[in-house]
Amino acid sequence: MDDELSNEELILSFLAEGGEDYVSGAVLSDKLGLSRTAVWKHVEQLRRLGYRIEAQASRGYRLLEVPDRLTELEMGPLLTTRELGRTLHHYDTLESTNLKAFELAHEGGAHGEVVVAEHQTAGKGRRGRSWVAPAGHGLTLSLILRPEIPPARAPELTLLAAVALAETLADSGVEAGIKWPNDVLVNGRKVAGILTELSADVERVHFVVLGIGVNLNVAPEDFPEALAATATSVLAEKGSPVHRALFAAVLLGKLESWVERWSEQGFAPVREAWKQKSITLGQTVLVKADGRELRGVAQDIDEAGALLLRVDDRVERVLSGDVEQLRA
Ligand code: BT5
Repeated sequence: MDDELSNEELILSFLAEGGEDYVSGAVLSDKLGLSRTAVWKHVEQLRRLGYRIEAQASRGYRLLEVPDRLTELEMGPLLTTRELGRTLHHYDTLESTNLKAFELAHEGGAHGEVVVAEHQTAGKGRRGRSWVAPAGHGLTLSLILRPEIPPARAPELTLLAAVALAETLADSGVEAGIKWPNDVLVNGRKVAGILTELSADVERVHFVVLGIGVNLNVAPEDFPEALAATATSVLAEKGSPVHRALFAAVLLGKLESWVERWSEQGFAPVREAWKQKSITLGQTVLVKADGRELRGVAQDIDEAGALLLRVDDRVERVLSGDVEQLRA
């Protein structure tokens, strides 16, 4: 973080502390060790970033409104994490946060670095599909993780992320369920998706990029036609918007504690929590995987997160695929 940013952060925190009251320019320049003109320049910069700051010659500055953006300035004060999101790369527009995170990780990006975009022009889903979301109303985030695991264990992180997401949604007042492996649904409609990508050799993972897309303040009519019947948002379900930066900060907090627990205790606790939130288990489903279709009852997930599907009198173990719920 450069000096300019930290001065702006300091000004914001003094103004936030001031609340409804004005904070005088003299006090700010005193506390920051800057000239009045320098303080003014930082205030101007904050205004350009979308902060509404009132200035009165005789009284000083007052914070009227903060922008709804997921920048370091907005997220920093809300984060409770030690590592996750402490380095935050914010972009207005990216092709895909997963692509950018992958690039950064290749260049040495550390465990916990986060990429956020207000808008993606080529958001990625699994198997060449796409994630489409109106700009500035959702959360599209990618997280770099560097766990010391063999590649076969990477799918556990998708399930872990789904648990953290469902918990964060519950905290926001929306009861969501997880459809194996990576869909988070509310009342049968998709509110969030997860895309886990990795760089690895046969023995170990170099890094994992955990991509998360959540429909937060998207009005139902703002979904593209093709998603109108299958997608939903927190706004649509709850009837009121969520604070995006706070949602992202809570999510990163939950991800961090789950990742720590998983590193210490393995997949077992994640599996238990996942089962609690699952809407797939016990259902008759159609699974499409690697060009084949299997119809059966979703019985359980195993100690590696694979779906155990009872098909007639045998149990099939499905490592990846798409699940369609057939009936209750
Ligand atoms: C996923 O794939 O659900 C993974 C989505 C991951 C998106 C995040 S955003 C941040 C990060 N950067 C990226 O580039 N990607 C990740 P999958 O299970 O394959 O589902 C994709 C399908 O979900 C699409 O084919 C659509 O049918 C549907 N879909 C697309 N956008 C959606 C949305 N906003 N809400 C609900 N459903 C959507």
